[in-house]
Amino acid sequence: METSWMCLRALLAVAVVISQGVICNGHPCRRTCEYPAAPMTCEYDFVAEWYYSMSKACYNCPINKTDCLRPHCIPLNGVPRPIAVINRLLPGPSIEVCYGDQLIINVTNHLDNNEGIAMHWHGQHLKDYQHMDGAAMITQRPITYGSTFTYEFPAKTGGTHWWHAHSGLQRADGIFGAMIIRYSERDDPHSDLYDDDLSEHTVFLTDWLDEITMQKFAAHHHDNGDNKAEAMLINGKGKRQVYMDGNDTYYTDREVYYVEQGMRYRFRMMSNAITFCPMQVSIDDHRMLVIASDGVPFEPYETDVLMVYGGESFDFILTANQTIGNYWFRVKGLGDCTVKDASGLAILRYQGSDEVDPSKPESYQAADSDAPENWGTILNPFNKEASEREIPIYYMNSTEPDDITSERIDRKIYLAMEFNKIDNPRFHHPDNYPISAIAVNHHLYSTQVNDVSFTHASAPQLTQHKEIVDEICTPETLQSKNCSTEFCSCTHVHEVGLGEVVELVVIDEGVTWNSNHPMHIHGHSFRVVAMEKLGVSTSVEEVKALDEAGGIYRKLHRAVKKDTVTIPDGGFSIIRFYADNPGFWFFHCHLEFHLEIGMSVVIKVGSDDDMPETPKGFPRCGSWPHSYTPATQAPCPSNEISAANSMSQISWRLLKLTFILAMILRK
Ligand SMILES: *[C@@H]1O[C@H](CO)[C@@H](O)[C@H](O)[C@H]1NC(C)=O
Ligand SMILES: *[C@@H]1O[C@H](CO)[C@@H](O)[C@H](O)[C@H]1NC(C)=O
Ligand SMILES: *[C@@H]1O[C@H](CO)[C@@H](O)[C@H](O)[C@H]1NC(C)=O
Ligand SMILES: *[C@@H]1O[C@H](CO)[C@@H](O)[C@H](O)[C@H]1NC(C)=O
Ligand SMILES: *[C@@H]1O[C@H](CO)[C@@H](O)[C@H](O)[C@H]1NC(C)=O
Ligand SMILES: *[C@@H]1O[C@H](CO)[C@@H](O)[C@H](O)[C@H]1NC(C)=O
Ligand SMILES: [Cu+2]
Repeated sequence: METSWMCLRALLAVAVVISQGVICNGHPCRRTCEYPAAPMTCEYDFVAEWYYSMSKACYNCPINKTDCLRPHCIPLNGVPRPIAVINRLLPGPSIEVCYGDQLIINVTNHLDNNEGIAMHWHGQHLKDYQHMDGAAMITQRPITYGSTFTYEFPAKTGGTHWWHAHSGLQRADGIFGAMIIRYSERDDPHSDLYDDDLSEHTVFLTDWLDEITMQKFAAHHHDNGDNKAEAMLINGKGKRQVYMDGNDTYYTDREVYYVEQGMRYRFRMMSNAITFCPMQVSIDDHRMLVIASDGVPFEPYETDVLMVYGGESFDFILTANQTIGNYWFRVKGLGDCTVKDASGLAILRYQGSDEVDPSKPESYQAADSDAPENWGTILNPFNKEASEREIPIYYMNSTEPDDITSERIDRKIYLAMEFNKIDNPRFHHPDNYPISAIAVNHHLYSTQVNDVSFTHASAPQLTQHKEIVDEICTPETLQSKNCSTEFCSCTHVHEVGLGEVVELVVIDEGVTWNSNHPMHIHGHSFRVVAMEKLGVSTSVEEVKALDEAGGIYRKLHRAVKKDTVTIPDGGFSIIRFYADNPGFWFFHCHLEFHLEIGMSVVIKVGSDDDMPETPKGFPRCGSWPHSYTPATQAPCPSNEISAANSMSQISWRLLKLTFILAMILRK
């Protein structure tokens, strides 16, 4: 127990690792990946709970820094608040496996508010394992309180990914973690560019609220509460709330990334952005050699600054070739994150340097070599036209060979996103408080796709699509309505044939404000073939006309492959994918509030006959809105694995199994 405890903390605090002269191997599946592959079965036990940051488990943290490392202490940025967590960790346990391993992840729901939960393996295509996608009410019924659901699938989408709850607002309250599927050196086209690929160089980014997310959601959507993040967390850490002991002030610790001079390290970074918060990442006196996004490699591109949008991941190589010392690892929140200066800092610390903050100011100073005006390049710029300095992500050259998406398209779908001033009955009432009668600063502009707010059907689409046919709307069924004047909400599905090459022309009309929507697809990766900001605003008609006149250049050779892409405001991104994975796949804005109120569609790939059979015993929902017969059919029959574990048993299993910790001596 004691050894495990030390090692568990060691995983979270590199300082401890180094001072003890050991490194921790963590889960047995976290290993160097061999060629040829020697697949393992990798089991994880996830227990979801409501919990609290700076809880009693933290004792005298941060005045006593050792106390901050105690088990179950989640210091965050020092601000106490309710949090939703897996295994009393934030971020939750990292899943780090090798390509081809078999994953078995038990998710037990102990959320005290009895909310259902579903866990999404963001980036995994899950071909032949569609029921494991974890999109609540699309691929599965949420896991009910007290029960356990086992996700089981092979790790077949390699690279840097992550997992998060795809139910309620839980992702914004802390249910997320890294999911890294490594390749053997031989299968990684970039393995000769770096020396080390370490777990501790994971960079999990999230904007963060000082309160429970539903508090902000309700205040914003039902009154004029703001929707701005208060803070930024890097690997769950930050420095925000001051603690006093006598006249001395104390803060929680920032994340520290240790490097050795002369070495080249692979960093793996992902953004869980909750709010409209593009993150501008830079490292003082260092450049980033960016080599992959959303798990798929591209030709290395060296940049000073990298913008990361919610749902995206990036891999970059950092060459530790500067003077031994401390350097700021800066994550500046743009967009709505500027309002409350939700920015974060971590420290890049060379071994052999003092454990002190970098000497440069925390904020950029005009004369700094690191100040924005001195930047050379910005990769993946935020709502900017391409220029010598601003390099759109689709300029990258994929290392993946061209595929059928560069040869033909079978179907083209236009999707226009906007904040619409419409009487959405969820937040307005046509008689009592119509949007027209409410002061502008209390308006709720609804985030919609093609003027429709997505709502879930009464049963999951994948398991029960035949029972919910009446609830589905398609572009054809919507034709009877004028959704630009009338509020439209339904289970918005676009059907595509199995084996078709689909082109999505995704447009951000950009009339309401200068925002930005990172769009994420489930079950596939797409090629990003075009991306352009046309002006302050645009329309489907304008983009169509431009395209017909030959005014849109498509990069069809070695187009970058991703699963999340930003859509420039007043512009468009064009993506193409090969629809070879039958199922119901969510395509949605990855910002939490936008998704929650319906900025999404489902892409149904294949006909009913192409759909995978629902596994035996898979949890279902009864069709009760149509025919509820209490005696024979419970709304959601529970045929899931029972979870009659006490908390202490779970904690013990968690320590024993999730972290079977091997300590190995470091030279
Ligand atoms: C996950 O649940 C299965 C089925 O109950 C069980 O056999 C297995 O031991 C569990 N795994 C872990 C890691 O707890
Ligand atoms: C700080 O906390 C640790 C346990 O977390 C304890 O061993 C140590 O005595 C504490 N230090 C002080 C000065 O109280
Ligand atoms: C705290 O600061 C005040 C004002 O400067 C001073 O009077 C007091 O002695 C200090 N207390 C301690 C414990 O240093
Ligand atoms: C350090 O490495 C970077 C590559 O990240 C390179 O551009 C730069 O020239 C190197 N600097 C020195 C001083 O070698
Ligand atoms: C991509 O490849 C083209 C053609 O070889 C080249 O002109 C361009 O500079 C490359 N782009 C990047 C970002 O490397
Ligand atoms: C919908 O209504 C708007 C406003 O009245 C009108 O401009 C538009 O042409 C209508 N669209 C359709 C498809 O009827
Ligand atoms: Cu959005």
